[in-house]
Amino acid sequence: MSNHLNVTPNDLGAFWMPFTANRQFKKAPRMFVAARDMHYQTVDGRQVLDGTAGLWCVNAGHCRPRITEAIQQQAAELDYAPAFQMGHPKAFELANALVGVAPEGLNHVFFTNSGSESVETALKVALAYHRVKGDGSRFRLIGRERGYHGVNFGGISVGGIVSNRKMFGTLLTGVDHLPHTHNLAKNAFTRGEPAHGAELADELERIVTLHDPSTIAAVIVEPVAGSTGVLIPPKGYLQKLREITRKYGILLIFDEVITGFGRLGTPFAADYFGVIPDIMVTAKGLTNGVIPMGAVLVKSEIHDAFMQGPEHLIEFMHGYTYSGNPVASAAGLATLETYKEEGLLTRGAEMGKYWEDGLHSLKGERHVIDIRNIGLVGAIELEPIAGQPTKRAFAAFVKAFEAGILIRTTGDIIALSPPLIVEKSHIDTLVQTLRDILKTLE
Ligand code: PXG
Repeated sequence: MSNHLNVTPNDLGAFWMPFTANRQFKKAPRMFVAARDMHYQTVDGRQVLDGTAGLWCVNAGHCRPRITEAIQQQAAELDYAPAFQMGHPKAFELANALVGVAPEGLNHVFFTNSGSESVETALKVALAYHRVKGDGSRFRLIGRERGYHGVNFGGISVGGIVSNRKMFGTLLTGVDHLPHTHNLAKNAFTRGEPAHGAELADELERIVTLHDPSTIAAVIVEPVAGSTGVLIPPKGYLQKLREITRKYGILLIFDEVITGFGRLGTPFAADYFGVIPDIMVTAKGLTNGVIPMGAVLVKSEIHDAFMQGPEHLIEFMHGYTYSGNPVASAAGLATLETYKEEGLLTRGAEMGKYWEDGLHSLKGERHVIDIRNIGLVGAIELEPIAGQPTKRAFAAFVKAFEAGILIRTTGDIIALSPPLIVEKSHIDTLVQTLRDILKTLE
């Protein structure tokens, strides 16, 4: 790794940082300047073990040569091709490769540049699908409390995070929400899927009855809610959602931005739970986080419904300048090859037990009110400091960084999602460092 000790920005003011406590950060910046495999290197030359795969995206580990080389080569060969009415081979190759690893029946791919854009795309596909089928009265979208579907208007409308919604006006109309499934009283310290709560899916029946099925276009959920603190679906819950949506002709959208590409030890959460959605939203791990890219996969039935009318007309009035960008496509192809070559899309199944045992060994440490895990995801929920929510977990985050591990916190929940190349020794380090930190928390 090269030495970047002298690389320090001289003014932190201009960059308005996303989802960051800007003033706090700029008083004591935490900067990475390099990365390799499981580790980051800080501006002052320290190694930090990546317990979060960046932001849940660097599934193959950092700076993997095959991906780097693919990007370099593509940028030198064909930097950009117009995304509308023109094509280039790599986008088609990547779409085929994606369909190859995706759950059965998700056969067509629409490219975007982020999870948020994938969500907007999925919602628009759902609404337009019903309309092209002559069923345009289906305009309602159903999300879920504590759901995170990115930050654009559609996504925050179906999302269920109050702080992400309350500043932004009326949002989309015609949206309703399922209850979330988090239940510490019944399910605390569950390993894998919790036993209690499948009946919460029946709330969909209530919502459907309230609005009438003929008005509902789609239900969107994260199979495992990531951002709001790793909320694992109760046993049987997703299967029930599938049954109810099918019964009423409602599309089921899985937002697999976090759960996609091996996070649960299967290629997608749909594989893990044996529930295939009609539309699947992806991003993050698609390109190992290296180049922004998202993809929405849809069933043939949905795609084919649009392929009608005069052939010279555009079938779906949607797309981005960078949909299927050549460099992003090259990164995606190299990423999928890396996953395949190293068996990373199923590695979480091999490592999952060790991961689970390591995390649950923290039961009994101070402030810990729940530990939960699935695949290579885990969460440690802390008792909030009375009257000061988020403060305790944020202190853990800062201490962890100082101690050489990168974790994420949301509310008073510590979320962990290491790159899928994680070894047992890394898990030991993460767990031991967390144990030490938990002992010191106020
Ligand atoms: N859907 C889901 C399920 C997500 O987790 C998005 C959509 C939006 O993706 P983009 O690429 O537009 O950010 C996400 C993003 C965290 C964290 O620490 C989670 C996300 C992003 C940043 C941080 O929990 N998820």
